[in-house]
Amino acid sequence: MGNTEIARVLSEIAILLQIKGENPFKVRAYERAAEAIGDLSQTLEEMRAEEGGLRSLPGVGAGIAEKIEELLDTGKCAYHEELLQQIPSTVFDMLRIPGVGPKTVKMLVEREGISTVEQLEHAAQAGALRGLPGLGEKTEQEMLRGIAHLREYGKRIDLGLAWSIADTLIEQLREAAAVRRLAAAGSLRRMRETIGDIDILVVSDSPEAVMAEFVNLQLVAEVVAQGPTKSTIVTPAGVQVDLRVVGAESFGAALQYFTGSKQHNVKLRDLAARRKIKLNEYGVFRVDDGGETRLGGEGEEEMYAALDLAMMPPEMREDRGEIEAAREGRLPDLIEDEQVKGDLHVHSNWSDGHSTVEEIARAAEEVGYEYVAITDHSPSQTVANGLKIGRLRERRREIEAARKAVPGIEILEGSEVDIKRDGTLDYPEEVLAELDFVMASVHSGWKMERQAMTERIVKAMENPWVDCIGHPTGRLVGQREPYAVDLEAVFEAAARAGVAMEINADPHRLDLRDTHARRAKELGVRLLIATDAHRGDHLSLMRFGVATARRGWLEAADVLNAMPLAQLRKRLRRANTRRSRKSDA
Ligand code: DGT
Ligand code: CA
Ligand code: CA
Ligand code: ZN
Repeated sequence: MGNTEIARVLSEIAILLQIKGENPFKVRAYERAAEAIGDLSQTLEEMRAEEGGLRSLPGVGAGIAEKIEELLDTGKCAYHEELLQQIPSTVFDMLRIPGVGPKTVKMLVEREGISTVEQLEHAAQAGALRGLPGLGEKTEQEMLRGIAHLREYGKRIDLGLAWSIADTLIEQLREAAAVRRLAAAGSLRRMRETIGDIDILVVSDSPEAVMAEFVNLQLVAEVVAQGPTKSTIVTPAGVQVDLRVVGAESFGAALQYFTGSKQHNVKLRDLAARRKIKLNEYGVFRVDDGGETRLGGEGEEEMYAALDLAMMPPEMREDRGEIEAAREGRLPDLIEDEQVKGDLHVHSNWSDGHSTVEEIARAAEEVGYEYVAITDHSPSQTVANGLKIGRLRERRREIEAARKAVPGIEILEGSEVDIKRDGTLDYPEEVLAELDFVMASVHSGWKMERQAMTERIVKAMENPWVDCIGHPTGRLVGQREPYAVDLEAVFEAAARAGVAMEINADPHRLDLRDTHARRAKELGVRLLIATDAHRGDHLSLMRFGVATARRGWLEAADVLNAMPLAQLRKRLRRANTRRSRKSDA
């Protein structure tokens, strides 16, 4: 059984325990273990064999470790099966309906024998739910709309699509007369790789006016709920947007609360409770015998300051150790958009891109970069019009012409060269040696088995002209699983050889992922953030790569393309290769 399946079983146990109304700490341990496993860059089997074993995972004590071992050994977990005897697995689908949480499910199962979405739908249509604890006619209607919505779109969307919708909404809302302040919250602000729904927060003195404008925006296909402080709409693409209006005095508190993540907030509130401090979406309060004293809530930093914590950037708020780091004063100084000095993964119209070299150079200059590398595909990529050696050299003339035409930026002559199945590269060494920058990527043979794929990539890094490995797991967010590869071994080899690993900023890829990038850094690997642009205007995707790097706790010093040109040239792997070849000669 692989990590993904095991994580799924553990998270199902967490949900089933919640429905049974069991101890929240126990529930939380299963949730955390499932999350941690989903984020791992090695297999649980490997982890079991290492020192510290499975129990070095967050949330994993003796009980959960035993269950993981059982799953590894037998593919089954008796405890999971026993829980499923009591509560059918069909309830998992019910929980995806907005407004239906574990408590509601518990009540529906116990009192009405409802355990499937279809049964719930029939009951709601028949008006049989109103009158049950906490349910009214309005909730019935909301559930029905939620069910219809899930049927049509029941998926999370990628970060790029979410931001393109949010940017438009935010721009239009800013123009609304009654809006005084506005911010994105939720997973959108944390820049998670997928987004369930878009959360926007507004400060206004007349919430009704804001809501009236909101539900009439062009992007609104359906109004799910409209209230004085919270409204929910669905866009034509099926994306749900929650808008909340708060008073100015609570803006920071609400922003902190609705940014989440839920796990981060839970941890923060635990810490607060121990210090007799209360945090909620309205403010932060000191609690003593005399009652409550308000400490703040207008600014977000006040919420953290009340706990003697520095404010953690939203991208870090996932309960992955950030609160502990803040407490110990060792928060990293995360890389920022402005620190990126260039893009080293761009396809021109020589292969499958749509812009000329000169157009790309101008677009990069416009962004304010010092350098840009043109990295077209190599010959094996026939569908992508990969460059045979002859065309690669012809392209050089065009690059030289573009250097003259756009003198304000350094154009690096590069390649995204295929790693062939045997780990050799698609150009001979002497051709790679002529280039300024080489990224090597896997574009074929995805189905290879893990050991072979790992050896393939490690072998590619033995080529001394490889500066970076492109999109190192090949996954496409929500569409294609990563190929099987031992990232831990790849990172170790990369650190030894001085090869960088890409964080591909294209929101369909975001590969390496946040947690992988963090692990790579720990193992001494330098990261590259690059867009894989196929048009000049795709250079703007860089923000998603930087966000992923920030979610991986990276600082500018960890990132190859945060270096100015002169330093970059010295730090590229090929600089080392040239030096050592010279001294050999
Ligand atoms: P998503 O929409 O699934 O991509 O993820 P989020 O994080 O945007 O989640 P969402 O939209 O359900 O809620 C926004 C934030 O509101 C969430 O990150 C934390 C806060 N929040 C929502 N529900 C709860 C809750 O039950 N407990 C706590 N502590 N916080 C919550
Ligand atoms: Ca959300
Ligand atoms: Ca939401
Ligand atoms: Zn590629």
